[in-house]
Amino acid sequence: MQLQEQILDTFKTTFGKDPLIVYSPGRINLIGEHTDYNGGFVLPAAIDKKMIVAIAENQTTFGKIYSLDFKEEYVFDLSSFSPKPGHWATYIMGVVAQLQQAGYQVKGFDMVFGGDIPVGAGLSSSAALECAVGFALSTLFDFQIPKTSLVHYAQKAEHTFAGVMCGIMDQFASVMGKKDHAIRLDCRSLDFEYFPIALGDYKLLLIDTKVKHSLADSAYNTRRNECEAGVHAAQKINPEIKDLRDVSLELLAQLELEDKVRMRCKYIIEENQRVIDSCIALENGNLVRFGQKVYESHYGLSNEFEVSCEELDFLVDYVRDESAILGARMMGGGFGGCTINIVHQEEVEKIKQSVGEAYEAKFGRLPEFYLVSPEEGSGVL
Ligand code: GAF
Repeated sequence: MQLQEQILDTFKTTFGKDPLIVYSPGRINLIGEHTDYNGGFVLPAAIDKKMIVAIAENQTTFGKIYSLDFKEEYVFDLSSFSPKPGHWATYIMGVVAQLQQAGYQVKGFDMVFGGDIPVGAGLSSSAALECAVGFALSTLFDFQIPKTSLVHYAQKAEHTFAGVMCGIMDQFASVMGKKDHAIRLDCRSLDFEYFPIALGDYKLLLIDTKVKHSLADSAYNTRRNECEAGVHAAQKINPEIKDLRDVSLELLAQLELEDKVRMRCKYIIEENQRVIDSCIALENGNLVRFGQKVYESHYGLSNEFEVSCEELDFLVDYVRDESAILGARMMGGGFGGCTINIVHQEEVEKIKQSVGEAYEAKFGRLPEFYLVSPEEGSGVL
């Protein structure tokens, strides 16, 4: 049975009525990693893997939720609830809390949700859930929340209820995605442009390490603090500076910084430039140059920002000399999840075979492969 039917079926048998059904997708990011919370540039896209939410009013003061994936129910009182980090319900309650704080009257609801976004693969399943829940509540209760506000509520839910101080990229891509386009987003002004992704004979292949190392969330917040330390040092010289994108490599060299902080800042400054260069390369149809930028991004993430891991480095190093692959890099927060690869369409199967064998020989487990293409953001089904 298809996921949507399964959710509808479960909703009807659990709650005995017809629901509204909405979805919000996961995302890829072509380039621009860890730049979002630094007020920088990113180039993400929504994908055809999504979180689906079925919802209806229940005339009570409770949120009653059933998770199809966890086969588990969770009920909470809408007038009294608190974060439950580590539990799936926290993402949903986080969004409800944000809407309530913004003055929206969330009434009692029944909900079933499920998705086909692999969890822990760096494809933003949690952001997709937050966005789908925000969109579902807004549509059900006719709140008419503008899409960009939904993005903010979803991001804040992640900060306050999941404890991860994420940037805006994942939620923005999930809500605002457009078929066949990436989103060139300025994370400071939130100005954005849909950017056609015409890869010709090339496809985007994700290779999932199937690992997520446990330090991911804490290291994420640490990186954020390290970048902020760099900005504070720069502001002492030039108070006009707001983000690392206002800092040149020359200025960085003059700052008194711990070596680690300097390295993190250098990576961010260079990654912002790589996003700009990549967009120019893509506009000119220069996929080879784009691919080079993608590889450079990985080495920056691995050596300077230090958010890669053995498995991700292996996957990128393994394909480095493969002529059928123009570029590869780790994607998302890091410490596991997927690499994104620009692969010639005729070689996809061969690459899957050889990468699969090599990865299994080294790590004793097979990676997973997903061919992805840019799709529409949140919508009603
Ligand atoms: C995670 C975060 F949620 C994003 O905001 C972004 O910082 C990303 O890591 C790294 O680019 O997905």
